Formats: sequence, C-alpha cells, structure tokens
Amino acid sequence: MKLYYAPISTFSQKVLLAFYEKGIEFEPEIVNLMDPEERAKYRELYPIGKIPLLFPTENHMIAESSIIVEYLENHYSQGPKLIPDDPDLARQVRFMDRMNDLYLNKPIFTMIFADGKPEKEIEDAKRYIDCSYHHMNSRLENNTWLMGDDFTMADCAAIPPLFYAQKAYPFTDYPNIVAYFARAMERDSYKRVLADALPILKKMGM
Ligand SMILES: N[C@@H](CCC(=O)N[C@@H](CS)C(=O)NCC(=O)O)C(=O)O
Repeated sequence: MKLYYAPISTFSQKVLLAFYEKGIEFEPEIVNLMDPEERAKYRELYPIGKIPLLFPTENHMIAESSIIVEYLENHYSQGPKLIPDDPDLARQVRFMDRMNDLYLNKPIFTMIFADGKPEKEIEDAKRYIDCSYHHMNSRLENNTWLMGDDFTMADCAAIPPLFYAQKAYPFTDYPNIVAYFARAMERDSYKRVLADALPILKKMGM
C-alpha cells in the first residue's frame, strides 16, 4: 500500500496517526508540493493536487484524509477502532472530524499564512478557531480524548493542527486543550509523527 504524503502536512499527519495507531504498514512516497516541478508531476497523478493520497493497489486510488482513515478502519481490524461500530457514535466521530478539518485545521493555516490575506478572511478564521476551542475545551472537561476514553479519528484530525496553533493562534487560555495536547505528545503514534516532522520544520525555521 503506497501513501503519498508530506511529514509536515496536517492532513497527512491525520492519516499517519491512523496508520501508526493501528500498526498498519505502508510504502511511503514523500511529496514536496512546495517544489513546482514535483507539484506539477503530482498533479498528473492526482489533478486536485492535495495530499494525503493512498494507493491500496496500483490501480486503486483513495483521496481525502477521512476517507483514507475510513478505508483503513474497514479493511484492517487490528489496533484501536478509530471509527466506532455503533452508528450514532460513528456519526459523532465523523462530525468532530469534519469540524476539526473545516473549522480548526483550515483556519489555523489561514493564520499561519495570514500575511497579505484580506481582513475578513482573518476575522472569519479567528471566529472559527474560537468556536472550535470553546467546543473542544468543554468536551475535554471530563474526557481524555474528544470522544471519551477512546482515541478516535476525531483526535487524529484535531492533534496535528493544534501543533501549528501553538504559534499561529495559541490555545493557552483553554486548560483542557493544553492538557489534551500534552497527553497527545505522550502518545507513541504522535511521537512518531513528530519525529518525522520536527527535523523538517527546524530546517524551515518553523
Ligand atoms: N480535504 C483534504 C485536504 C488535504 C489538504 O488540504 N492537504 C494539504 C496539505 S496539509 C495540501 O495538499 N496542500 C497543497 C495544495 O493545496 O496545493 C483532506 O482531508 O485530505
């Protein structure tokens, strides 16, 4: 199974967390989309041009981080269940996953690359992140992970953007998120993700 990704990309890290949590092997294909030639070549393979991208076999392509996690969940029974069997719980995980993608991950990236962006876009990004922080902080009041005691796809989606948020839009006023992120840093799967990403970020001066 071949995975196209970049170690510093949050959506890639989301699926890396799933692979590592479940102990599923893959063949890494690291893509540097900041390199124009590599980006053009990648777009020949996948015209939308986003990572991550999974090829379970040579002719079977699966795009979109949540769909990749869902594929792993459906085809590999090992490791924790990142999407529960219970349909109502599964829906709640998908909801949190979607909220984290749309209203945490994306706006945090708007904040990282805020320079030159229209004021309206920055204001919207801040509002979305504030809403996400409030919601997460209250969910985490009595929960270890976003869905309770079990680590799920919702956490795979939340943890990578929180790393970048530390600088771009800190969550220091939200003690439950601070504690949650500290717990995430102790998790083997996330330690592996950071071990690959940190040297690259350091080289980039981030
Ligand atoms: N909805 C997509 C988003 C993927 C995404 O935005 N990936 C970023 C990297 S974190 C990317 O490929 N950016 C390159 C670009 O937009 O050209 C998913 O969940 O996989």
